[in-house]
Amino acid sequence: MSAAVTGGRIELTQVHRFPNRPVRVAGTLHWDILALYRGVLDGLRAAGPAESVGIDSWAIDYGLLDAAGRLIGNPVHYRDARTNRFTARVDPYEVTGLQFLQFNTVNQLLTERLDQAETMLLIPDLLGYWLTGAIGAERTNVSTTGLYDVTRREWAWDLFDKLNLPHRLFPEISSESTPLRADVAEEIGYTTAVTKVASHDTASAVVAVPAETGRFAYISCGTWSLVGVELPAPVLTEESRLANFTNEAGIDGTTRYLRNVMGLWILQECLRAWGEPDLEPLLAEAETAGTDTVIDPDDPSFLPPGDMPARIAAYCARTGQRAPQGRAQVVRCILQSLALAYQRAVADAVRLSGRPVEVVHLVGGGSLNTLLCRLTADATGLPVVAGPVEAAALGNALVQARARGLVGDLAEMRDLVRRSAGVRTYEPRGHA
Ligand code: LRH
Repeated sequence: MSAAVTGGRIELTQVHRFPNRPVRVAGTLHWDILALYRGVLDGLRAAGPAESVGIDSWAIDYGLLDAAGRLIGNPVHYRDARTNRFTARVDPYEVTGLQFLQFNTVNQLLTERLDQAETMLLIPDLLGYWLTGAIGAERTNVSTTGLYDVTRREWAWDLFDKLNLPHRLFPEISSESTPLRADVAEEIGYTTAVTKVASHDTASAVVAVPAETGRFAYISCGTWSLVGVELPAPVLTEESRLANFTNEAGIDGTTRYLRNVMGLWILQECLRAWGEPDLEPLLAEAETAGTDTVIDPDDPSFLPPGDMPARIAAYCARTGQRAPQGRAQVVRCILQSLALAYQRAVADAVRLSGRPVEVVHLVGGGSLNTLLCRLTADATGLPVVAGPVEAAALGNALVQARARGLVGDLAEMRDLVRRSAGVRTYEPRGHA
C-alpha cells in the first residue's frame, strides 16, 4: 500500500498484492518467507520512490539466523502441530501479561534446537533485516512472544534463564529508522528508509481506530478477531489471567487489552473447502438462513487448516446440536457464533479493566461484512462503527507520517482517519 498525507487527509492506494500461501514440507507447515520477501520487493518497486517504508505483519512467528546472519530453515507457521503438546502456559502471567495460546513464540522456541541459532527475528524484523541489514526487535510485536516483561517494558531476561533460552537470541528493542542496503535500493530503483512502526498488524490497526473518546472497544477483524480496549497500563490480575486476556503493547506506551477470537479464519477455510465461491451471494442467503446452531470459534479443532465444514459438523455432533444444513446455514452459524464471542470478549474487557465502553469499532476486512457488523451490534447492544477496511496499513502509514512531522499524537492520528476513511454505523436492534 502506498500512502500520502495531503490536504488534511491520508490516502491509501493499493500498489501491489501478492498471496501468502503456506506450504507443508515433510509434515511441517511453513511460511514461504522468500516468496513474501519477493512480494515486498515487487511492491516497493511498484510504489515508486517512497520517502519511507514501514513493515507490519502477523505476530508471534519468527526466523532464526545463524552467526553469519543467514536464515536457518524456513519460518514455521503458528498453525503447525508442533506446539500441540502445550496445554498450559510456561510464562508467568504476572510478568508477561500474555494470554495463553499454544503457539506463542515462547512455546515455539521450546520445540526448536537452538544451538546453531544466533538471533531470533520476528517476521517484520526479519523482512526489515533483509531490506536494511540492521538487526533489532520492535516492541509491539515483542509483546506477543511470551518473553516480554510488560511492566518493565523489556525482554523478560529472568525468564530466559528459567526456560533455558539463550540470551543472545533476542535483539535489542529499538525504534530507529534505517536506510535500505545499497543492493536493495538498486534492485527497487530508489533508496528510502525503513521507519519503525507498530510492526504487529493488530497494533497498527488499533492506531487507525477512528475513536473520538477513550470509551470504545475495538474488533480488529481479519483472519483473527482481536477484541478489546485500549488502556494506559496492563491488567495483570488473576481474574484477567483466568479470562485469558492479553496485554499487548500499543504505541506510545498504551496497552492493547484484548482476547484473540479465532475470527474469519473459519469462514475462509470453509470457502477454501468449497472451491472459493463468491462470498457476496452466500452472505445474502445467510441473512435469512435459519439456524440456531452456535459454535465456540476458539475450539482447538478449528485452529489448523483443513476441512472446516466437516469440523463444524463434528463440533455440532459433539455438542448435541443440529449441524447447519447447506452453505448459507454454515455461514450464518459462523457469523452468529463470532458475534456472540465478540459480545463475551467486550463484556469481559469492560468488567476486567473497569473501562466503560459506548461504541464498538470494527476495523479490518471484516468491516465489509454487513451481516457480521449487524449481528455484532445486536449481540453487544452497542453501536458498531465499521471501518476503515485497511486499518493496519493506515496505522502503519500514520506512524511513518508522524515520524516525518505530518501528524501529532494518537488523538490527532485518529482525527486524520476520521476525516479520511469512510465508516458505517450499525445501531443495535433491541434485545428481546
Ligand atoms: C493478526 C495477528 C494476531 C495474532 C495472530 C498470530 O493478524 O497478528 O494479533 O495473535 O495474528
